[in-house]
Amino acid sequence: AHGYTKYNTWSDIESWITSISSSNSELISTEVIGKTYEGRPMTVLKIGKKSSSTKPAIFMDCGIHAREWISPAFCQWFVNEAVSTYGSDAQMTSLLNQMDVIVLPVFNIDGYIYTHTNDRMWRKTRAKNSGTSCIGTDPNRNFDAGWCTVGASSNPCSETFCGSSVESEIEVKNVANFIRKNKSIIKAYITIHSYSQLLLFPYSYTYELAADHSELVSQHHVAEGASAALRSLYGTRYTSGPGASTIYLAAGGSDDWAYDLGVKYSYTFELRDTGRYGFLLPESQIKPTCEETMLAVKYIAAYVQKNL
Ligand code: 0X9
Ligand code: ZN
Ligand code: ZN
Repeated sequence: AHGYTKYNTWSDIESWITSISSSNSELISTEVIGKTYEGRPMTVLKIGKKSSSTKPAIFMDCGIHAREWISPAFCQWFVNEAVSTYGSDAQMTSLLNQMDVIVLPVFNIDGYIYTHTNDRMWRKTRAKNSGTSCIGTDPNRNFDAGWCTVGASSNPCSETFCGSSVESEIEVKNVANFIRKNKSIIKAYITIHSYSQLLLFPYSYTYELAADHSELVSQHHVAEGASAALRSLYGTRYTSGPGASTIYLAAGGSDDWAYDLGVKYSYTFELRDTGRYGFLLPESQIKPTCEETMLAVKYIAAYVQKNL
């Protein structure tokens, strides 16, 4: 059965998507943005008060990497928190009145299932590669952002295989097509990973920084404010900064791609912890991790909303 303080299977998440959207039809609508390599529908939940005019939106995805289980747990937590605090929490109410938050709870569904059934440490997609028995591409090396130039591998057997071409992965193509199609309304892109307790912004494919000085200042400002908000709850320390200098140079990531498309506020979270448990974060840490991360995401959302 589904729960917010456990790591749910894909089948439990699938039923949860149906039930939470049907019991909150005033606030949630769903859209299938395409199918995975193995044929599963990729459903986004659009959360917000229905409006006759088109609303600006924040796009958030979880589970790009299969083994980072705390990430889909956060997207589920976020959706529940949004619908259950709408009308009582002033910030959430104002946010969902003015904007929509579009949530993709699990990006790499095939990989996520594989981590439950075969290999807990699987990272990539499950697509076949030609000329080798090695399976999968790193979806976060497959976006059109300095593709395969640095911090990525052209070897299909590598954990950071960039794929046979840009957007070769159907899951990446589906998300990129959806964001391109909704480019004019998407004001922020948030992608949730684990682990390391970092809040990263572009670029990761180059040491260059945002072209515009005021934009760079606001990227820093937002990341620092969000990290401080997160820390205020349980003292969890996050490091924030541009991806390349904060973790490593790595091309083909979704954050850099969204930013270069014109989504000015583009952030990658690396949730708890710093390595004690790593990807195997105990279920007892789901609640505190999600509670503190909510504060950071709400900080970013408030900033974006204020600067529409
Ligand atoms: O390497 C990644 O894709 C991310 N770290 S993880 O441990 N979750 O794999 C960091 C992504 C930072 N952004 C880009 N490289 N564009
Ligand atoms: Zn990741
Ligand atoms: Zn300055």
